[in-house]
Amino acid sequence: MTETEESGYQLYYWPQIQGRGELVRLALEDAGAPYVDVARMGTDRGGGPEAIRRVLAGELGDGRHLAPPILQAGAVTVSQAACILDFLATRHPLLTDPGDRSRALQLQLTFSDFLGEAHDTHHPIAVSAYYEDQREEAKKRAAGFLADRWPKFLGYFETILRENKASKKEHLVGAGFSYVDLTAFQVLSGLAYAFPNAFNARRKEIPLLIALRDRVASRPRVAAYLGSTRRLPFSEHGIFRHYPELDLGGET
Ligand SMILES: N[C@@H](CCC(=O)N[C@@H](CS)C(=O)NCC(=O)O)C(=O)O
Repeated sequence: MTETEESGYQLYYWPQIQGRGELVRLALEDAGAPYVDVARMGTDRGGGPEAIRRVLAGELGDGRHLAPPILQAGAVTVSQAACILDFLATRHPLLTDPGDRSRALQLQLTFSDFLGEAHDTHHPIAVSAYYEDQREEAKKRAAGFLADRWPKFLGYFETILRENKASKKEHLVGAGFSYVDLTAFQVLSGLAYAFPNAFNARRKEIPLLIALRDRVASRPRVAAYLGSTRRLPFSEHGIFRHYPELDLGGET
């Protein structure tokens, strides 16, 4: 048995960014599930980005995967962040009521859509091209994101929280905590990093989402994770990037 096989789950995700892998890391951390972040290990131990490339080339069997994050659980491998979270919720307390499974997945996929749009603010033309080569288009894309898409998506999630609160529920799905709350935490943290001016200007529109973010951040295992070196910092390599010219009031 190899070192990674002994330790529960193996997560395959790019080693230097939070990205979509962070949604899975947060869930594994909150669940207290043992896992190895394989690509963050040294190449001498089978890690590094090369480990991801081997998985994409079919090394693990159990079907092909297009892109990380990819989670291995014994003989099973799962990709697509939302699908991984749905899988983990069948094994760990990441969804209060199993009857809410479809609802949770629906909201998670909506967050996935929003993440894609946040990413496209800095890469509106081509994922493979440098930001600097699409900076002017990025300014236009970011302006539309801030004006239309941000209030549409965050307003949707805030409305859900408001309606749930009316029936004495304080989470996004059903009667209690779910992995979708962890994703809400991550998305709000990322927006505050990437667009601090817009976030501060609009924070009064999303008081329940901000309260949820703060409650998630104080969950004991999440707080321990956030204070550890396992939590990578936001940077200009991930989904949420801080380019002042893309933020509200940024240079034109
Ligand atoms: N819909 C997928 C998207 C996966 C994805 O775009 N992964 C990125 C990193 S966050 C990647 O490495 N993509 C490589 C590519 O698209 O070529 C998910 O939510 O997991």
